[in-house]
Amino acid sequence: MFCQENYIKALEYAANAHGEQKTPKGLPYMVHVTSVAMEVINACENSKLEIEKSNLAISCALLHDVIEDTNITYDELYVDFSEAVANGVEALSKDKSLKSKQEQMKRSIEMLLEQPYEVQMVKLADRITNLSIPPEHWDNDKKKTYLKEASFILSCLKNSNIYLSQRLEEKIEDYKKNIE
Ligand SMILES: [Mn+2]
Repeated sequence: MFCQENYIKALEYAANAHGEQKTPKGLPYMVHVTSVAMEVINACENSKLEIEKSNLAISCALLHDVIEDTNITYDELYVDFSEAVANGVEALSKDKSLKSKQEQMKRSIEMLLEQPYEVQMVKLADRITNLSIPPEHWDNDKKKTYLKEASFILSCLKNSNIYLSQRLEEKIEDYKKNIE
C-alpha cells in the first residue's frame, strides 16, 4: 500500500508544474507522468514494498520530470516534499550543463546508483513507458541508439526491482520490431 494523500499532492504539484506541456504524441504531459507512476505502483504492489518505500517511489515517479522540464528547483522539492524526494528527482534529471547526451546519461546513472532502489525503479518505469511505438520522424539510427540506451539502463539498474527489470527486458525485445 501507499498513502493516497501523498499521491494526490504530488499529482497536483506535477500537473501545475507541467502546465500545458505535451507528450511527443500531443497528449497532455501528465499522461506520460501517470503512466510512469502506474508502472511503479504495479511494481510496488507486486514486490510488496513497504509503505514508506512505496511512497518515495511513487512520489518520485509523479515528480520525475519537474526539475528537468519545468521551473521547479531542487530546493522547492526539498521544502515542499522532503530531502529524499528532492535527491531522487535530481538524480532522475539530466544535467544539461553536460554537453553530450552520453555524458548526461552516464552522470544520471551514476547519481541513481547512489540512490535507494525505490528511486532507481522510476528510471526503469520511465524507459518502459517511453519504449512504446517510436515517433514517426525517428530514423533507424536514432531508434538503435535509444534501444542501446535502454539496455544500458537495464544492465545498470536491474537490481532495483525484478518485476520492472523483466518488463523492461520484454519491452526492449518488442521494440526491435520497429527497427529495419
Ligand atoms: Mn519521463
